[in-house]
Amino acid sequence: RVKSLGFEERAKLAKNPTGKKLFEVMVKKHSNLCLAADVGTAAELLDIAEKVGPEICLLKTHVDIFPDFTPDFGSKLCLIAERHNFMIFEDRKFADIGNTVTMQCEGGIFRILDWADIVNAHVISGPGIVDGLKLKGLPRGRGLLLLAEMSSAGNLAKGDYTAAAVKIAEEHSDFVIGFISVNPASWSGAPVNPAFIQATPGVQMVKGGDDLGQQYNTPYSVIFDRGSDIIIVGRGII
Ligand code: 5BU
Repeated sequence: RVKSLGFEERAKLAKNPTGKKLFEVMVKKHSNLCLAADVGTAAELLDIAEKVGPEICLLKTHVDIFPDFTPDFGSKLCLIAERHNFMIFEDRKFADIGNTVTMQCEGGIFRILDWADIVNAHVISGPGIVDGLKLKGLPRGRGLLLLAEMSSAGNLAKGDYTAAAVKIAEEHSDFVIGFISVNPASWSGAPVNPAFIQATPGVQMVKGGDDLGQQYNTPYSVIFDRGSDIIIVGRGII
């Protein structure tokens, strides 16, 4: 049923403005590509964002890997994102209790809330993590992706865990915009609400993996067999 609706229709179903905008960017740019910009420095990230910007709907960061992070990083990246019309996703994978993640998202050196349209969270700590991130995130128009599955070998996010992520998302569909998933077409139970977007890491042109447990599927397989919407690609591009 999800597949019968186009991104344009699904944009209308999205309750969260960031989720809606992401669908609209995908339609406008004919892109369902998210760049996982895992480069060594903030300077390199801004450089690659400028180069790849026209091709992507979303740029995913791991801001805590940059030795040259400065407080103006966010505003610089936001300018590039505006220029090329892509959205920014900090892959922070929050995992703590609600009260703690509220502070982690807003504060610290990185001040993620100021510049990332989207963050993600594990559901290991229960729905309070969504309430915590929503507290400051929703008034700022931000969106949240829940980790329903992971791409790495032997990970524990499957079965009941995945189903719990879907249930939590349904209960917070004003803030949760979708899932990090690997094979949403295989999920049992009722069809997932088409307002939710599926974004999938572990994508390269050839099926395989790396030496540290990452597992790759091809873009075709991820979109057409596994029912995802957005491919997240790092080393395959970089
Ligand atoms: P790669 O170079 O395409 O393997 O990078 C994948 C990116 O996606 C990398 O930034 C990971 O941190 C991220 N990722 C992942 O690979 N698998 C997951 O389950 C999640 C995130 Br969640």
